[in-house]
Amino acid sequence: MKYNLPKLPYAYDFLEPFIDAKTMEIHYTKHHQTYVDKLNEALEKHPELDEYEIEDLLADLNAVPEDIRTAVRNHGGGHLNHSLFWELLKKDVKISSAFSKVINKEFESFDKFKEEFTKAALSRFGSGWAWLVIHEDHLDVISTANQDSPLMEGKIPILGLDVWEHAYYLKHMSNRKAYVDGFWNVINWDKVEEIYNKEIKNKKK
Ligand code: MN3
Repeated sequence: MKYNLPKLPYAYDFLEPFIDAKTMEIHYTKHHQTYVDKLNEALEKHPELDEYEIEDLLADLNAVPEDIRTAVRNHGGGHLNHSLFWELLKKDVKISSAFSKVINKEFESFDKFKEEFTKAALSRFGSGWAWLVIHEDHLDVISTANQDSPLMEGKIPILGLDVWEHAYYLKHMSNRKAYVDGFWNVINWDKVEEIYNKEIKNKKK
């Protein structure tokens, strides 16, 4: 399968001042595009994989031919993670009372969830992601290194934050905390809840 850069659902300056237009433009047109290009380059070598979705390849990396396994992991993960990330960002979306209840049930309170997620984002050494995931029948906060997808450990991401320096360095320099603090203003809770509901239903099938 040949992958394309998905359409960004908003203008580059849409998330200002929390995520600046220049960072958004470079992140999307340069970084994400590179993951797409390199993923396609790798998959071209193995047309027999055409029938699989990238999610399936990442969930079972050992089944991917060794000569492209690292490329699929890094660039396939990069493509999938960023495609999700853009969808999870929007300004002025309040968390619904139904999804608040889910968070409170899993983490005691929203503040405790926020604290745990922030800790995951700040303590990830080097490049990676912080995630809220569905793991078996409950929610967990985890972080992954580089472009590793939670799917690699059998967990389904429903919220993610890119903590690579390329996501914040232009605006915040090395101050990852300022970027993570800003993130709470641009979470598209409607999308998070939509993914959660869809995945929970899939699990119950
Ligand atoms: Mn990124």
